[in-house]
Amino acid sequence: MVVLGDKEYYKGIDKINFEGKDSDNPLAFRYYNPEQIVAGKTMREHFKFAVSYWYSFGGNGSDVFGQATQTLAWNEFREPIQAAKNRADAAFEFIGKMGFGYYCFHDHDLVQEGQTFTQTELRLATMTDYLKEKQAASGIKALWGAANCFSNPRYMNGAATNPDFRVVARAAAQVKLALDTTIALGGESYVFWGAREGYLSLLNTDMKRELDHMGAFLAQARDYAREQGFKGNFLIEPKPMEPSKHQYDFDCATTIGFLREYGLEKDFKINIEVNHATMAQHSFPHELEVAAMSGMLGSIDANRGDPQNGWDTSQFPNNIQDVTEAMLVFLKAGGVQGGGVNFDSKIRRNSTDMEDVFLAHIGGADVFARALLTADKIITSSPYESLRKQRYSSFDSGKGKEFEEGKLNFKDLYAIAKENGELELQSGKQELFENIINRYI
Ligand code: XLS
Ligand code: NI
Repeated sequence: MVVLGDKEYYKGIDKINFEGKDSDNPLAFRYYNPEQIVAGKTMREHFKFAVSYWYSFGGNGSDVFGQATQTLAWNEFREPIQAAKNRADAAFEFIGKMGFGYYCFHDHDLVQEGQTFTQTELRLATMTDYLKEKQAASGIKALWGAANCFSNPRYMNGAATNPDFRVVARAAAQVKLALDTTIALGGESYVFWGAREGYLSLLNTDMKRELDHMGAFLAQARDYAREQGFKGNFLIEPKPMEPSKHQYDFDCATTIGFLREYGLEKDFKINIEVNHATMAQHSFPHELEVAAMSGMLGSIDANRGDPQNGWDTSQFPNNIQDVTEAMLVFLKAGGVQGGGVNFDSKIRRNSTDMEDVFLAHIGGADVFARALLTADKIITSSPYESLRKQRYSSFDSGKGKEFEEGKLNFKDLYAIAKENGELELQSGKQELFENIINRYI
């Protein structure tokens, strides 16, 4: 049942249902069938779709060149607590109507930051109680929480990596509250996205010292949360730039190296965002694979960029080819550990109807579902897996196997090469692999 506050914000829109691929109803799922089992789990379990509080209930279409285009009726109250409660009502109405199970939030998405730290603390406590009630009434849960340590001017030189210790301590206090809030709301993971943890100019930056501070900060945050009984994963969300010129958590490989350097690899995993992967000149599947190889595939932010520019446009996913290739990695990795699929996407500035945000989430869920179904078929019924395996079969026995087992030294390899003489070429069969993907789509 859809749980409403006193007021209905999305009037005229009912619960979104699965109607199958032949449905003509734009407000229905065609592929996302929450209870359908794929590779041993329901789609609901595979994805744990989450709505981003900031974009879906905070974004109003404004950009650096122009004011709001979208009306957020729930924010019409000036008084911060009432506005925050209205926003929560709208959020739970929307998520309930979508039939999703989760939301993701930053501390200041839940309620506007106060004039003082104490006021912020009180506001968050009030909203935590309110959200607990909404969660209990609806069954909707928090996938992850985070602290917004990037909007306030105090963080212009960074938060954990700020050259001023007082700012570092202030950021720690804010993260403590965000952790308390996440724990109180039963949040399943906790995310650090290092927006301003990086630099604008290397000339005025002591990189080593800043990285040491970030390592110490994250270790203390972890220890505090564990003491409070938090059992979930801490997630780092890599991004190469924007708003910093260079962010320290550039991509998965860099972040994993950092986590190992500072002894954080047991408690931290990665939250991979599609548009951040492409900004780092990687693909989404590449980043999934890098994280999965290290056992660190924690969660996904599912947006996409625009191939014509390099910005973080945070658009809803809709490219079946791209997502299918990602779902191949996802399925083979056994999905994400503890996390889910947070859309972290915004509708365009000129998408101004109340139904547009529904259409956007329907499209996003459907493309993931369709890609999952396709990837599952590719893995179970196409020659894709055996072709990949075949490419490496020279390591399955004989000298290749001995090499993998560390039994051959360079002199041995020299002798083998001499004996083999000139080699015939082995095709990579890329086009065949690509055709298999298309055939199953
Ligand atoms: C911005 C990030 C942000 C994180 C949470 O680029 O995607 O929204 O997901 O802080
Ligand atoms: Ni994100």
